[in-house]
Amino acid sequence: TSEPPSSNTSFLSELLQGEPEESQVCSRVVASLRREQASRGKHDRLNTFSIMCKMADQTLFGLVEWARNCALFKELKVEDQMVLLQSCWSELLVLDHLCRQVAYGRDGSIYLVTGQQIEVSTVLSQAGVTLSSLVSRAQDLVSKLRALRLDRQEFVCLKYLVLFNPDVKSVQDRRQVERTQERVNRALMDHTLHTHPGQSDKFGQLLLRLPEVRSISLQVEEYLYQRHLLGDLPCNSLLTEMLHAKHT
Ligand code: DR9
Repeated sequence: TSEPPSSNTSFLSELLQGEPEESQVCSRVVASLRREQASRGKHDRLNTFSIMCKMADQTLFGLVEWARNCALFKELKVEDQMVLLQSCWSELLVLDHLCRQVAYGRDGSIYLVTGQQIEVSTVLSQAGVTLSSLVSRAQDLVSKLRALRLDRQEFVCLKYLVLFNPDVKSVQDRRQVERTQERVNRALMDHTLHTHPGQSDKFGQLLLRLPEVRSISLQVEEYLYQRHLLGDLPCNSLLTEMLHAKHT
């Protein structure tokens, strides 16, 4: 097979440069959870739900930081950066979760950003209807992505495609967002054609997973909003703030 055009290889490696090491992401989240627990008394321990929310919150911090450090993202007006992130934060979280499962997870268990693993069957036995359905849908998508043998380059491209969404309402510089979307799309296509020539439809198969990511992310938001209405969500979290930005 021929080599991908070098311009594309270098574009992809630029995109990959911004990817944080999983070990760093993990230690940052673990450290922040430890600080939180240490600041609490013996009888004031966080429950599972709150711990999961803190975990998601810290993960979200990392994703926002990632976006804000992307050269292509920095080129946008701050207003556009804000509306794009407000529109896709939950999709980024879901995509991040899925890729962690593909890279590190085992069949039948959920691999958390902290490195802990939980059996899917345990979650399904403890969770309510909404969360169970969420977890099942996510696991189905994980199986599909595993079968497709999603690699790091492809994952980064999907993250960019989720972030640079020109269809977001009230984006001012739509043309610029579109240009980046097209460039990343092209890079993803070239990459799949050249590195996985045996999987001729890999590019299309990957893109076809994005609507399901979107749909799961909307269900995550609904689930969190319900818990928020019950007063279960920690206040002063980025998670809560992002959730509110949409409901105003
Ligand atoms: C990678 C991003 C970090 C996200 C950290 C959270 C990862 C969420 C991914 C999968 C879910 C793992 C769930 C672990 C569950 C631990 C044991 C359990 O089942 O606890 C039940 C508890 C309450 O369940 P419920 O809300 O259904 O109420 C039940 C009711 O009381 C009785 O009927 O569930 C939790 O604590 C889950 C907390 C989930 C927090 C979700 C944050 C979501 C953010 C991003 C998720 C991205 C992917 C999600 C795809 C599944």
